Amino acid sequence: MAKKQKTIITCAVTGAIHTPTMSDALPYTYDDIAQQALEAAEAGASILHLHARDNETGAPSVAIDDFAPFLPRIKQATDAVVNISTGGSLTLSIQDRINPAKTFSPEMCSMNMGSMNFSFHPLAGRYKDDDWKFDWEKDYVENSDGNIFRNTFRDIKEAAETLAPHDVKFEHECYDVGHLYNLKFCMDIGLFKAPVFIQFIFGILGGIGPEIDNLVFMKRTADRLFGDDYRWSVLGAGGSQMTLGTTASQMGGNVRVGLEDSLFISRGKLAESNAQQVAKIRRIVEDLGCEVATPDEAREILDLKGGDRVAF
Ligand code: KMH
Ligand code: ZN
Repeated sequence: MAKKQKTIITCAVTGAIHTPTMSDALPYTYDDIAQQALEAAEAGASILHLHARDNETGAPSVAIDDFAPFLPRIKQATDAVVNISTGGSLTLSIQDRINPAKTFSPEMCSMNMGSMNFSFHPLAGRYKDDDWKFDWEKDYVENSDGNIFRNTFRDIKEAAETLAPHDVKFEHECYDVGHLYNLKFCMDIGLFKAPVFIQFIFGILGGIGPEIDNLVFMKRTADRLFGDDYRWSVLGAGGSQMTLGTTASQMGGNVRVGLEDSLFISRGKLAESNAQQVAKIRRIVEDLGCEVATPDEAREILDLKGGDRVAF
């Protein structure tokens, strides 16, 4: 493993799991996504992981027209690295999901390293029929128990080859230990070059659970598979966001927070904003003796192409 550098904080601003009913703080309009992204950068996030949503209903979207209103505003107002999701909405094809990254050529985009059950249907039980703000939400959440979150080897190859001319760095999202072996295989056949950036993900229903033992196991496996050829970060979903992020930063890793992955700031208390979560993890990281990376330091650590080479 490479020696510890400064800690990169990624903020995943809105995602495609949570719905507007679940928190008033979840941004879904173009204005709110832009504003919360900028505040998160101001609070210390050097990478902004972005999804789009329908401006009126908050439904997850991969439409170019739903990214275009906020990407340039973010670029003009911050030098934080923009990372565009290729996970998009759970049910779409790989072609649809990579289209925003193909169009806007960001410095980074996500790459889910396998296919899996990926469900958040238990969240539906927290709301009564009258609670839902928008028509689409209840079905969307309930039906996630029937979804396959898909990235076959063929999908991954297609995404990697389509995006190769864009010199985009992937956030390799690994939800279980097998995904690390998938990544190793893909590197061996030349799809991704070192150093790869791995997001270890814990606590998604369908993936590995949010125990510290699992974090240690994932890291040990990655050390064995990739040696010095990887950088890593941790995303703990829901209640594990801050605890696993803190542990990761003490183990030499980087941290992802944001309302995409958890709506909470502490046990049972909804976060007021993405920036509030960024400020909290920043405070913890710094109190425990680590330094937080600036966007340019994150670019150097991850070997990114630079903010002047994007298409928005
Ligand atoms: N919300 C994360 C657990 C993607 O954007 O490609 C999954 C995610 C997927 O970030
Ligand atoms: Zn995402």
